[in-house]
Amino acid sequence: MASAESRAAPTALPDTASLRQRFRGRLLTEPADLEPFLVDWRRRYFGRAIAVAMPDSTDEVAAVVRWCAEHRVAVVPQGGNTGMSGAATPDDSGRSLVLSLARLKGVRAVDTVNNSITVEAGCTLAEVRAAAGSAGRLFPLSLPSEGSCTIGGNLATNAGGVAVLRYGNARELCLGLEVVTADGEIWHGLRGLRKDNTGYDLRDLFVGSEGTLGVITAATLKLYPQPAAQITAMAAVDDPHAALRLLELAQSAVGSSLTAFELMSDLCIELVTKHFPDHRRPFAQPAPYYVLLEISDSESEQHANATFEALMERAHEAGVARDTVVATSGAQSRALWALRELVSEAQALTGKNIKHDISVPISSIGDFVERTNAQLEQRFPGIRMVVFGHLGDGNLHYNVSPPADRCDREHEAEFLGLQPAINRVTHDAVVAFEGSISAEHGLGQLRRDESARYKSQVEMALMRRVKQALDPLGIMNPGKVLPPG
Ligand code: FAD
Ligand code: 2HG
Ligand code: ZN
Repeated sequence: MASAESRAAPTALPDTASLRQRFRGRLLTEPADLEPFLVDWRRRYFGRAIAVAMPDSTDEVAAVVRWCAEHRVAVVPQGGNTGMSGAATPDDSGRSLVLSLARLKGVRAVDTVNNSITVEAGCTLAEVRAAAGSAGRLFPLSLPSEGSCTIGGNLATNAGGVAVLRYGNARELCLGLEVVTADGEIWHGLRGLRKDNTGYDLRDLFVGSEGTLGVITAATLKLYPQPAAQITAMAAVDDPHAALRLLELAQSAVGSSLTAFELMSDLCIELVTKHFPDHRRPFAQPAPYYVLLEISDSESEQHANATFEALMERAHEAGVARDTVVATSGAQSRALWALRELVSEAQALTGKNIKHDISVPISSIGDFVERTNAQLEQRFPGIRMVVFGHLGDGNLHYNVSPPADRCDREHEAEFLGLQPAINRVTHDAVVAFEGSISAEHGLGQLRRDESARYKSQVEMALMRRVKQALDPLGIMNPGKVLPPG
């Protein structure tokens, strides 16, 4: 039986004249205009496309998808193109159309009683957060890429970020969706309900589907009260085991006021301060690891300070923190956050790297890092582990950079040639610790086959049936999430 993905039978390239006529300036076909849409943020995937469509309404999105269905052209939805798994880059067949949601930017409604906001898919995350802020509310999803990534992309990847510990992933923050289906119909699912048990949860199927089931055009999202006060601090610790002890203390001392708990190895700070010299090390003495923590208090500044001081006292008594710094102004808080948020860019500036986006049960993180570091360093001498991420969620960016004297272009191919072997050691360890090989970045092209390797046949078959049911022509972002065939 032909798979969903193989049904987009190759024929001659369709003429885009009718699309060009309808969309005029909103259809890009010149190679120079297409170029930025055909490569991913990490510059690991390069694709080709017939055109880039930039519709500015849901009806126009539906018209583009209908045209693609009629001509058996693959649709590659794209938001801010900040994804880490190559999911928004078309393949190199040249038979895809990139569907950019960047012009769908409306804020349709804010309801401060229902505590919800309805926005169109192309709003950047920063714009959604600002719109919520203007209404005196908090939209808590927060990622280092929030100035460029879109809410449609956040939902399509079920993004995580730095506030999951308190507020959950994008999925938990989504109440309703508007979606253009693979045959170009519009599903009006923008419900602002906290409770709705009326059958299969279609919203949750589209969230995290990486554009392989339909196009998200708008979403209704949960809002929260803004905190009365926030405290940002950094603690220097010996290792991830000590960081976990600090996490346990923090959770028992401040409970759900703990909104971020991020881990970074010393190499992360070294790379950030090297490539962004305006940023300084926060401690006179380097430590092997650092924790960036944030407390959001709903009462007052005074209450926040008292709670935080009590926590720090317990941490020092228990000997889990070598040293701590506390931000005493907004500028200092932003400076501490910048050290964390610039790690990806700093690592990219040192040359190509091998990424892992893993999660294991939180209590296993220390053992995972210790054992897997030892295995990798023994097998691939000189590699540099750039370990950072969302410790409070059990999610680490367990990234590998080449030895310091092999970061140049000359050694790039040799280093990237190690990727399958390095992935194998790491992902086998993740599975042994009952974890996931993609915690928040999705599968895209990068982890598609790795995921298929570790999932059971039953799970793969169920996923294929969902794909077949919602996208029978196999035109939605083919080659992503599920291996062809
Ligand atoms: P794109 O990259 O454009 O697309 C990603 C996927 O979503 C593709 O499969 C695409 O087809 C699909 N898609 C996009 N829009 C739609 C739509 N409207 N309908 C259907 N499908 C769609 N991610 C995290 O989870 N946590 C982090 O902390 C984090 N930090 C980052 C830091 C940096 C510096 C960078 C560069 C990236 C980071 N990311 C992080 C990854 C990335 O920002 C997220 O995956 C983000 O959600 C992608 O949004 P986007 O709009 O850029 O999507
Ligand atoms: C982050 O948490 C992002 O900063 C990016 O998820 C992670 O670069 C990475 O591997
Ligand atoms: Zn992350």
